[in-house]
Amino acid sequence: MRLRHRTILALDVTDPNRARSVARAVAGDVDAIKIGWALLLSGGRDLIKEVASLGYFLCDFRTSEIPNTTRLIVEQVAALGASGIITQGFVGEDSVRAAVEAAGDAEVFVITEMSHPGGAQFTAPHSEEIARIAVRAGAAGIVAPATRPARVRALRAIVGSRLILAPGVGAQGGTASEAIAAGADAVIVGRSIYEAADPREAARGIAAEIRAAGH
Ligand code: OMP
Repeated sequence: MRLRHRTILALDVTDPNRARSVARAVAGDVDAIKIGWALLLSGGRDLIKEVASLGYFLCDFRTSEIPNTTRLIVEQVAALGASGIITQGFVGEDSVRAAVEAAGDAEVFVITEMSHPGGAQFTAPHSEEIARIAVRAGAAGIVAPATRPARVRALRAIVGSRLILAPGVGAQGGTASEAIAAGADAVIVGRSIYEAADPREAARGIAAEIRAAGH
């Protein structure tokens, strides 16, 4: 992933026309567009391919499966044109390795500790172990919570130069500048961009906040 804005749009928009217009408006001001189940189910494969053609398509179907099923899903995702793929890490090293192997040229990002309050219950106690799995399996990077910058800092010490993508900015309470200061390479932002009156300005505002913080 080439990081110019250090901002990734989470396009969790279920109206296909709205998704299309937000993606087109924001594509030049973010480094990637992340698409998950909600938009696939509402918009279908053709819409996903259309958005994928706008730039770096980060596919978030969040596999949390046995290695064989992970491989089957990741192969389909790679065929959809994904440049990056998000997978869960708590499922264990064999499943993460299966994702990395099946991804081919696509980069794999492993979720370590989730950003919501529930993420502190089960994923947080194991996130450092999961980060080590991501490194051993050859993942491009990890996903770590912007809502807990101290945890981003701790995970940075484990993953070295691999990328850290941090969701949880805005609607979930985290800030872009704090996540980046803690060691994240980019923030993943959904509602604060796509629910804004002017999504493009909102995306630019986040990138400007990161730049102004001197990172
Ligand atoms: P907003 O909370 O609307 O900014 O969206 C955040 C996006 O990041 C959503 O697409 C979430 O599914 C995703 N996400 C998290 O919020 N927390 C995590 O721990 C992991 C992810 C993710 O892997 O993308």
